[in-house]
Order: sequence, then C-alpha cells, then structure tokens
Amino acid sequence: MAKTFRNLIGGSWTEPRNGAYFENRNPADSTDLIGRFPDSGAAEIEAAVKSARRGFEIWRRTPAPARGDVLRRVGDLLVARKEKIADAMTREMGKVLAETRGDVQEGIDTAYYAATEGRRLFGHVVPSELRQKWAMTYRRPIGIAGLITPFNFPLAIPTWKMFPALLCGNAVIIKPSEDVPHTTHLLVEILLEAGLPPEVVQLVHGRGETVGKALVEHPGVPVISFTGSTDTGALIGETCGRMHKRLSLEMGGKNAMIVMDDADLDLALEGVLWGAFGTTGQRCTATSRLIVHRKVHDRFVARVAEAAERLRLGDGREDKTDVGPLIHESARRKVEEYVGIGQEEGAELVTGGKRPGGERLGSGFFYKPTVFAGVKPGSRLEQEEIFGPVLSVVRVNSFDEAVRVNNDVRYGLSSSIYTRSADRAFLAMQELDNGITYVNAPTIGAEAHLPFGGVKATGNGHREGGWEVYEFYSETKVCYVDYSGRLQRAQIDNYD
Ligand code: UN1
Repeated sequence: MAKTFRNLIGGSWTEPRNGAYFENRNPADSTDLIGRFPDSGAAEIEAAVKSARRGFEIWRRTPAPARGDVLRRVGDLLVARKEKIADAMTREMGKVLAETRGDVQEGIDTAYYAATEGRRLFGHVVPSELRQKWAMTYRRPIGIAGLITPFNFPLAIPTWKMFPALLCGNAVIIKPSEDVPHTTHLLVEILLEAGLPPEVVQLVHGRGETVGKALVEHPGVPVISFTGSTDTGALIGETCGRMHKRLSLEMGGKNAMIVMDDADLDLALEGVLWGAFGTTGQRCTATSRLIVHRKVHDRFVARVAEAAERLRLGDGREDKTDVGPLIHESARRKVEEYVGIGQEEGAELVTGGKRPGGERLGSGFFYKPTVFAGVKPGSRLEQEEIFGPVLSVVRVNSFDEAVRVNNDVRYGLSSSIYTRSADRAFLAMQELDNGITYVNAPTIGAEAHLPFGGVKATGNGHREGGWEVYEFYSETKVCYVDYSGRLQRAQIDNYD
C-alpha cells in the first residue's frame, strides 16, 4: 500500500480539511505509485499563515548566525541522505541518478552558503553629513514568504528559495509542484530535524489554481517567489502588483548554443547533448536552439543527430540510462504538438520525432531525443519554449547573425558560445541578451553561489542564488543616531 502523506502546518503533520488527495506516480513507470498527497484548499493556506505568523515572531528574533547554524545542520543532513533523496527524486521525477545527485548537491551548496551568510548579512555604516551623528543600514526580515516551486529541480529550487528566506529571518510557506511532492516532504523533514522551530516552515501540497492562488492572494504573505511558466508568472505578477507584494519570478527560456567555425567540435558535441537532452530537456536553462556557422554546419549537425540516436532512454535509476522520461503524458503531448508544428513550418526532422517502440518503455512517458535542422528564425519552433527533448538547429553566416538570432526571442535566460577566439568570446558576453552566458560550455550548469536568472520574459529583475538573493528576502532599514545633544537639521544646518 502506498503511503499517504500530510501537510506540515502549525508544527504538525495534518490532513487536508476537505479530505482530498492526489496520486504521485513514477513517470518512468506509471504503474508505480509513490504516495498520495493532500489536494489542499484555501483553508490550509489560512491555517498556514496563522502558524507562520507565530513562527516569524520567534525566528526574526533569533540571531542570524544562529539561524545559519540550523542551515549548516540542514546541509549536513542533506550530505548524509544524498543517495536516498537522489533515488526518491529520480523515482518521482525521472531524470537520471547522476543528475538527481547533482540536484541534492546544489541544495547542499545552498545550505552551506546560507550558513556562512548568517555571519555576514552586511549592512553599511555611512558617514553622516552632520557632526556627532551616525548613519547605518541593516537587513531586516520581511515576514512570511510564499514559495511556489516547479518539478524539474525538486530539491535544488526549493532550497534556493527557502534557505535564503530563512537565513534572513522570514517564515516560509512552500507549495511544491504536485508532480514532485515527495522530495519537498523529505527536505522539510530535514529542516525540522535540524532544529528549525516548527512553525517557521509550513508545507502545503496541492494544485496551483487552488493552493498556489490562495497563497499569492493572501494579504498576510508579503513576499512571493515563483519558478514556472511565463504565463502563470504574469498572472501572479498582476496580483502581486495590485497587492504591493515583493515578487521574484523565474520563468521560461529558449536558450541557444552558438557554434562558430573555429569551435572545438568534439567539445561542442558533448556540450550540446548534455544541454539539450539532459533532464530530458526539461530545464529552463536547456539548450533548445543550436545556432551553427555555415562552415561547420553540415558535419556538426550530422554528428549531433548520430549521437542523439545513440542516447539510451530508460529508468533514470538504471546505470545505462542516458535520458529519462518526460514528467507526464501532457508534457509528452506538448512535445508531439511542437514536432507537428515544426514539420508544418517546413523544418527538417533529422532524428527522433516519435515515441520509442517496444515494451520496455511502454509504461513511461518517454520520447526520443529529437533534432530539427533548417529551422527558420521567427518560426514557432524557434521561438516558443517546449520543455522537452527537442533541439532546433539554425544555420547562420556570421557571428553577428548568430547574435541576432540568439537575441530575437522573448526570453533571456542563458546562452552559450563555442569558439577559440578570445575576442569573439568577450564580444558574445557583451552582446548576448541573457542573464547568463557560457563560453565553451552548454547553457546549463549554474552554480549555487552565483546569481541566477534572466532578462525579458524570463524574469522580473530579481536573481536567485549567490549574494543577490539575500537582498530580495530582506528589507533595508536605515538608522540615524544623533549623539550631539542638539537638533541638527540635515541639508540645512551644515550649509549655513
Ligand atoms: C532550472 O532549470 O530551473 O544551471 C534551474 C542549471 C541548474 C539550475 C537550472 N543548475 O541548469
């Protein structure tokens, strides 16, 4: 019998008031039921906010280094359970074990970074324009942070949001994707074990349209952080704008790798396979477009297609597997729809473009790694996010044209260029209109201690990771202390 899981509200594991549950199944084998999770309603958000308020009053007064100590213990527990969590993550999400181990490692890195930030969280001391007066700033927590996370990085993304929010002294309510509730459950168990006061974290399972919406619309939740689609992000943005909430959005991508005529093609080949088909293409940073210089185009595309055909599909927990399944049937249908669109638009299907045959993969949501060549700039295949194992190749005549094609999409998360020319590499860093540019590496592989995010329809100006995210989860407070014993009027008394 599969286990029935609960929400964490008010420091204890509670059942949803409506008594409703949804099933969580293995995308590599949909007959494998992992568990049943609460299909909560707005009532759970109401209760979670009440509890988080109490948690916040305790936590905001806990010194930041002590908050950091809790996160250090969280990091230690993640290290100890890395293998167990990676296995559970692959079972519920499908990507291969090497990748889910990396996903846990990203959480570990984020925990240890947050732990040390507890002893920094710097403010400034600034000279005052007046005598015997100090001016300074410090960082204050904001209140309750509502966190809505996607399926593709089931551990790393919740940690990107939770750990900095907690380190800054906020209480959190997390609503993970209903496709990967188990991994967040395991993470929240660790937070409690590490000594986080129970009401500081609330875990509410359920659907975006109900629980996510209630969280975003609740007046008691002043901070929202969302990773997911640009359409949903726009809706959340409208609500948060109206309610004056602080909001961080991390949304879609249509990332390109540029391969110039002087590139190391062996290196670029490895890079594009990892960038396009790692996580079955389900990363916001996935290499979805390959922009190739005409001088190397034909031979490079032939090699990509041949190598893509050799990738072995399967259960991510088996050693031989290169590429796991898509997250669910509707994700696979979306991929099929785009393959159809590509063909209608006249792109050339070089490899893939179908479900694998045979019984071995029959009960999972697998799709063959797919490569389209002759993709036209401006076509839907070239412009729209697919979130699956589909690579669109665009042929270009020059560096300038490559840059133009890269930039001419609504998204702007990551980009990559393979070249041996230092001049071109630097020019690319300057001209490519994205939040992240890689030189001689694919569009994926962000590290936890650097800011992460994109421009245009990918984000709203905030960054996760690194040092910048601590600004998002805290408020700057300015303090002036006048020890002159008399009224000193700024802008007036010092210019008599
Ligand atoms: C995402 O796809 O949502 O750079 C995050 C990477 C990972 C994070 C991706 N470290 O691909």
